[in-house]
Amino acid sequence: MPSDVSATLGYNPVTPPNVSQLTISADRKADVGDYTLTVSGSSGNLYHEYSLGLSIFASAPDAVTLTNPANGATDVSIDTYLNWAEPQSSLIYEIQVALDSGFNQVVYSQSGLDQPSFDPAGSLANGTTYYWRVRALNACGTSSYSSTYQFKTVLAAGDCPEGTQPLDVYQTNFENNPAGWTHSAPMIPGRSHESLHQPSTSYHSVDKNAISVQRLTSPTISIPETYDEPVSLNFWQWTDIEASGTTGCFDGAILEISDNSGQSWTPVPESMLLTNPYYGTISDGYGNPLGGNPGWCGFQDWTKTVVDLSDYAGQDVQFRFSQGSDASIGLEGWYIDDFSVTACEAKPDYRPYLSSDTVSLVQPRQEITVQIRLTNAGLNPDSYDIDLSNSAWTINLKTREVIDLQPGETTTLEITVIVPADAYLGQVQEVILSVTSQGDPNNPPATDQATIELSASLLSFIPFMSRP
Ligand SMILES: [Ca+2]
Ligand SMILES: [Ca+2]
Repeated sequence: MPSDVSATLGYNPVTPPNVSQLTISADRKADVGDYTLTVSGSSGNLYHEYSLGLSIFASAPDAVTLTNPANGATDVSIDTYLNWAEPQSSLIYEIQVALDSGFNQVVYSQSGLDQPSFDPAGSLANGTTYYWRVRALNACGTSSYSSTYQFKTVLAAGDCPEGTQPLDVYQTNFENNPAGWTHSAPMIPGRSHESLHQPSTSYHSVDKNAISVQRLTSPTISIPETYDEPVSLNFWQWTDIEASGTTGCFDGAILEISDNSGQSWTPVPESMLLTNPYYGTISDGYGNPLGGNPGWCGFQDWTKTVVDLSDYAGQDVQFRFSQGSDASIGLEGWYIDDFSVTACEAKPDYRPYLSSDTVSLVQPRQEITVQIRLTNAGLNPDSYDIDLSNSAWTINLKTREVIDLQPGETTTLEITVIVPADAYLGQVQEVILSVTSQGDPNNPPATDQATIELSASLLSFIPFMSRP
């Protein structure tokens, strides 16, 4: 026993079926720490032993220090653990993980953790910034929360990096016989990716029990080169195609690409597949015309395949989906849906942004102030000209007429309105507030507008009407 700790047993000896209670108490002089106590009992030749943990605390725990992922970390795995230092042993922890630093949008909240580590259930979202904090509990109380750390998870394959936005180059969901596609197997209703949201149609080729190749060929698509990488092909596929064991295919599906109007086709190498790698090499032993190529086969539910097209940037290309079968055994085959080519473009460098339009209820002789926020939503420091449209009422911009803002910076513009004495019930004045970038080299430069609606309302007249 540690010093200044006592243990008393209610009954000793204890005769069956009675129960005896062990009471352990520590007085104020007991030393803080973790101890292991051994409780033993014997009866004749029988002997039993039990280990008991005892932790003595003098106060609530200190705040913990978060360790991993480091504060500000980027490209963090979506399957990361969250870890922190243990200020002393035998503590219980509570963690909160949120999408905002104010912890209003909490995505994980877990108490009762007995290890300084948390494994978020499922996976975190790609390309997302998370904020997290931890506090510790012991018998004396609860610590304050740790400092909040933040980290950003890695982008999903094909997603656009910071400072860029997606640009749809081409897309089809195969619902309405998209122009320019040719195929040797039907586009059919019945099995469609996200069929709850879209009517029903995908491309389908049956895995035949006879030597054959079936093909779906895209129209020519111009792959942009002026935009930031990645530029990618995305499509969803469902397969039930005859495999050969766990690493090979008897029948198989491949993707080919042509940069010469279909005169020749090159199988897309595995190195270009950012997700959903090939199942294995297609056997050339039983007559499959695609034998020798790596391909998809086996059973796989709808899966998104992302193909890196960086090598084809700036070129006009066609894609060809080909499914080859050997001499025997067929299955349901191959479905393809939701095909798109996407790129990323730089976000606009110069972009003023005004908060939403406002409506103000006014009454005669009133002087009111309307506030609208202006944000520099571009990527460069910028200056803005501010302009108000004419009005029959007296309307003034209280702010100076040129505003300088850093990227992301926001300021509040104030407009005063003096409502004339002869304003009448139902009268509406609309004023347009315009901001124009001074730094934008484009012609015309970036602008934004907000409408201020001033309405002499019924409610605003009531105090006058109800006077005795
Ligand atoms: Ca579809
Ligand atoms: Ca076969």
